[in-house]
Amino acid sequence: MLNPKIEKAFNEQIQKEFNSSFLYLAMAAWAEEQNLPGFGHWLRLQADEERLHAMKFFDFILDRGGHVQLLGMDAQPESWDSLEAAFEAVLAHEQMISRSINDLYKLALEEGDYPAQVLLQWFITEQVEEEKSAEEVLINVRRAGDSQAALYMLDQTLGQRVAGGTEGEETA
Ligand code: OFO
Repeated sequence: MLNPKIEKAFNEQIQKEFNSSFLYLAMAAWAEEQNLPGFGHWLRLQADEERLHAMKFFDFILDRGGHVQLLGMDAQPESWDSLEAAFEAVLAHEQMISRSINDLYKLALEEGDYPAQVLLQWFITEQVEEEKSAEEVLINVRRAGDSQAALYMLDQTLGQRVAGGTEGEETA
């Protein structure tokens, strides 16, 4: 039997993870409309990862005999002022998700829910990587500045990201 407070909070986290997925998919569409297929590819993979994050909470709730609720999705922006603004938004979003995961962990400690703590430890580690990779892309976008050649190289590099990894952002 799943603790009702954990069940409610995990259902809300499912909503946040799917919203993350939609945000990155919206950004991927925008990047591809700007003829930046590498950025689009990187963001599509990020969107896929967020869906998997949502599904980890989804499966956990079901495995513990809880009830899954798919809450409403937010409408996402359709454009950003610049690549820098877009990746500032990615980083801010991941920092918000990290705070949310930390709050869930605090709740799991208060409620003495050990299996939830184990799941959340995976997410705590994952968020370190998520913030790091968003920050690395942002730094490289700032480095490229107004140089079309540097931006082209960065787009090529991000286009090499493979599913399950964040390859591409360090080498640009
Ligand atoms: Fe981008 O992070 Fe999910 O949890």
